[in-house]
Amino acid sequence: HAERLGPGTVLLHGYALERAPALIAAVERIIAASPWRQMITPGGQTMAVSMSNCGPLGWISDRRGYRYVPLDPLSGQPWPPLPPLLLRLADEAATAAGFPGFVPDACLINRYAPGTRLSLHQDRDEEDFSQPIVSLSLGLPAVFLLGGASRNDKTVKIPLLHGDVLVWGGPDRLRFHGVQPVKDGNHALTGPCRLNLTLRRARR
Ligand code: MD3
Ligand code: FE
Repeated sequence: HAERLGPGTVLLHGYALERAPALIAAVERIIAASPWRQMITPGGQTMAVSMSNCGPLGWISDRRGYRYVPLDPLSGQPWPPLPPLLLRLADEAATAAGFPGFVPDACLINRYAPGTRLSLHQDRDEEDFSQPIVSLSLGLPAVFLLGGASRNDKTVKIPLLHGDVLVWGGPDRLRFHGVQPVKDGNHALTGPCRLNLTLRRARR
């Protein structure tokens, strides 16, 4: 079922469950070409989350800052293409949440080992905040923290389970958010990790 979490935020419980095995196989093919890496923040810290990308653009962080780039810096080659399965899921989920015609040009893939967290932040490296973001959770569960427009606003905890799809846009697009440390566990399809795929429109 669909759960409204804010004026522009909808959580689609179990929306991708049937497609999860195919989606995980697609991630494995992407990772064979553009492997997991821990990026460096502009401040020089190694990020705890391992990341890769697919699609025309990929999000990266290094000493020079955060940005979207067409080539994987590890290979010098384009990021692997967005699997049609993923494009279809993004469009269907965005439409179900009230954002028809969503065509992402970037997909960031996050891998959380047990103990890994993502501190509170905003997603603001994209050119067009009128476009929604679609995020897919696979594998181990996590507690997502949804804040407000200011860093100091109180946060609500939202469990994200295998197969859940979260869509947010409109007035919620710039809300602060993060992920609490992932608990130990082993998932039948992903093993000891949580995967999150975040589909975005980075360029107009
Ligand atoms: C609701 N990823 O990659 S996705 C990120 O689970 C990121 O890996 C998290 O934040 C993850 O930037 C969370 C779900 C999400 C992301 C941003 C939101 C939900 C949101 C922004 C506003 C409201
Ligand atoms: Fe984010």
